[in-house]
Amino acid sequence: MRIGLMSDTHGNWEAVDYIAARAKRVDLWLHMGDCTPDAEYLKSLVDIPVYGVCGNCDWASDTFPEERILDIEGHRIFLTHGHNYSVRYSPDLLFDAARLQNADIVIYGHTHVAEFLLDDGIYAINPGSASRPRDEDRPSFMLVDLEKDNPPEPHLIRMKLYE
Ligand SMILES: [Mn+2]
Repeated sequence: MRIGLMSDTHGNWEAVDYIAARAKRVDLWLHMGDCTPDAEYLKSLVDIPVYGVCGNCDWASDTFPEERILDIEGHRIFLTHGHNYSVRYSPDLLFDAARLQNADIVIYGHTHVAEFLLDDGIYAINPGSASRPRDEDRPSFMLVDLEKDNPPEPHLIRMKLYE
């Protein structure tokens, strides 16, 4: 199955439109917060499930809790915005939290920097910001192929929003 990851859209619905229009072969969307109305907007554009968590610019709700666990294709995914784990300084606390949840994949945002990290059997995946990137000029999102018993396979896509 292929999951789409977007995060830190920060109210940029043009970016959400851009991604929804280009990422066709996706089975599930995950939005890692900042801001949850953007994830609601994505829901209105697509007819597949959208799961999200709240960011530090959002309020937690039943629809967008602080964190969630998803069991997909034999993988246990821990979803969090990441600000509670000081991810701007180091992924260490994030990996610790994922390990406590028995997750083999943790998906996060907040840093606005795309990452694909591996630490002792746990993958940490960040699609970067679809609106305000801090790693390159171009914003980004990710498509990740998930298969049972295989590592997640990430595809980072840089956007050409304003060209
Ligand atoms: Mn944030």
